[in-house]
Amino acid sequence: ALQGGMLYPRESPSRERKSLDGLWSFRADFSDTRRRGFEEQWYRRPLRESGPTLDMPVPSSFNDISQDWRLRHFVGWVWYEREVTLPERWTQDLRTRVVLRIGSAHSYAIVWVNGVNTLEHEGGYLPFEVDISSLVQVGPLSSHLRVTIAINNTLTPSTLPPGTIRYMTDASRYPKGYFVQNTDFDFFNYAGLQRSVLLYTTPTTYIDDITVTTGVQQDSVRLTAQTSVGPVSDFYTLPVGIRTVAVTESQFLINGKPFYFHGVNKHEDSDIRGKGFDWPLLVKDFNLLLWLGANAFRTSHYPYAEEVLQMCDRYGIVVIDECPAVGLVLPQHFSNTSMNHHMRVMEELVRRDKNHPAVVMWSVANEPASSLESAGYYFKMVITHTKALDPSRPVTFVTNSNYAADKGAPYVDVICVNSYYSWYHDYGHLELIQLQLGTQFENWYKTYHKPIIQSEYGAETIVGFHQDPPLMFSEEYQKALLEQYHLGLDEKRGKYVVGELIWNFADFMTNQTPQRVLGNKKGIFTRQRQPKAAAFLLRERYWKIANETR
Ligand code: BDP
Repeated sequence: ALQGGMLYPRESPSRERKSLDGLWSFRADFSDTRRRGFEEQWYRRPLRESGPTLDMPVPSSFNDISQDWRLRHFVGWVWYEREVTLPERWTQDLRTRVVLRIGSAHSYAIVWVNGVNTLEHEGGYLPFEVDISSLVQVGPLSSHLRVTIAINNTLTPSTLPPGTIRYMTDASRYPKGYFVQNTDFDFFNYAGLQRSVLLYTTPTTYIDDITVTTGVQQDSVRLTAQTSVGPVSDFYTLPVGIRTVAVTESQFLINGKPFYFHGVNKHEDSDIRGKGFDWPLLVKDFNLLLWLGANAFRTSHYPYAEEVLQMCDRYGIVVIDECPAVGLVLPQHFSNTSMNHHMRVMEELVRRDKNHPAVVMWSVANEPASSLESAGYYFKMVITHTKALDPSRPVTFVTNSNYAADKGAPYVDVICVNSYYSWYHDYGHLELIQLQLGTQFENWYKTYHKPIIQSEYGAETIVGFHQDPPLMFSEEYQKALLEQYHLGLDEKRGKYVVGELIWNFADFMTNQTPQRVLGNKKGIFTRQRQPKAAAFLLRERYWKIANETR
């Protein structure tokens, strides 16, 4: 298991923070091997002395910042560097502990401080940190610091999400050594320092972790906070929310009352910044969620920035917290190596998010090939492990397998099922949705006797395309498809169907393929967060459901 906690860095009477956000020096290693930076040891001297560098904003994905298309779909090592001056009290006072914390680096990162290798981390979307006190407290005039971070965005069969590097060997069509990154998920593999980087201090004896558990009995509330490390003069303020979560054969209970998820699936995605964290975007998204009357979302298909979950706690938006296991479609994705990494990622996710009351369920994967024999053992292990890490929350994964063939479904607490009737199947035939959806629900329920969430449904829609009677890709078709789904959902709502999450909150970027027009357009909002017609339909529905269940 993991050593130590991963508390969100907060200021307090005993703790200071120093943001490293802003402009960093940046260089992508375009050499054939992508290893020139290591061969020439770019971390030994300021990066700008290694050759031409770019200004790169942090946080942001690097892909859509420059005018260079080679950088947009670059695969390999990129180098970031930032110099910073520390206050003397951080470097001279040996009772101060100085920590470097990186909100996320997708997907493999190596960190040097003043040229000294201090830390490596595998996996994007989750934070990591290192105590650098001994590097900065080295005598007088040591307040100057150079932080170098090399990040590799390559996805392999054992990363999460997995991917494959394919070498193209046909010399008549490809230059020597040509390769492409293949993936089996439907969003652009944005990379870089996409979340905040910062330095913070604690006393040398410090609060390392806090675990809050709460309970409700009749009219009284129980709160237990467990901290690691004994009596110290360290202060840390953790906002706390009190609620219970439980699952029965047919219900999802929050505070003992049946809860119906009516909300969205999201992505961290926007123009220019890609997956880069951005406050204006985040607050706009929450205003749109409130406008919609949504009460929940799923962090499809990876953990979101910590600030997002803090907003959910404050606004009372319920979260299904998903790990980056998307595109597990090949037998090799269920190997022991993959499983061990997957468990490790769940440890990091639970460690980071366990104290958020908004989080009511963990999702360990999206649309894996769960009908494969090896997937049964794999999900049994990953789900059991997650339950051991956090006995207080239900665990699921999101399936699109056949109900009878799904080897992972026996281990989940809630069945989350995706379906695209009248879109990927029987396209254009809206009249089939109700029948097919009804059959889907009945089959899953009679097999497993577990509550069901319709965790995705939707239609590709180009804003401004109009067609009546509705045709695919028009705003009218998206509306009509949603209406048919809603009729089918209403048949089972209150029985054993406990939620519906639209795919997707907003249009988002994907790989270039003939099936995608500048990305996935199943948003009810555009990528710029303007409503399509379906947003108004959904808004009416969500407020109606909210008022009924109040
Ligand atoms: C589902 C995936 C989601 C895709 C969506 C789609 O879970 O990531 O974006 O389909 O095709 O299968 O729009």
